[in-house]
Amino acid sequence: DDHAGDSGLATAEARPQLKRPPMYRVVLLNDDYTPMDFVVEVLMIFFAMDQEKATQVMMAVHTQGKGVCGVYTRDVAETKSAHVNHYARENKHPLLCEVETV
Ligand code: TYC
Repeated sequence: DDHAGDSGLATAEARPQLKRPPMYRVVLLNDDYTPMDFVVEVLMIFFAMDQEKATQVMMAVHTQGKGVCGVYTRDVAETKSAHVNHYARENKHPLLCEVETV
């Protein structure tokens, strides 16, 4: 504990193993064709949302063009995004999921 806080200025030696990993936003993009029910299903399956939360996020994406599904470490974010896109394509929907740096 070197009292350097989160400034990032402390040396690795003075602050061993305490760096938090960079975080990444997984976002869903709106489109005109994917059924609302499918988007809600995706949010429940891949982001562990209940139906009420999934419906809120789906409607936010629908009205604002884009919405955050969750924030994760890079590997988890990329894997979730890829799973959503594969699942959407498998079901012949154009739904697109992307990863953004926070
Ligand atoms: N806009 C779609 C519709 O009206 C619903 C939708 C919501 C699609 C969110 C994609 O990420 C999305 N059927």
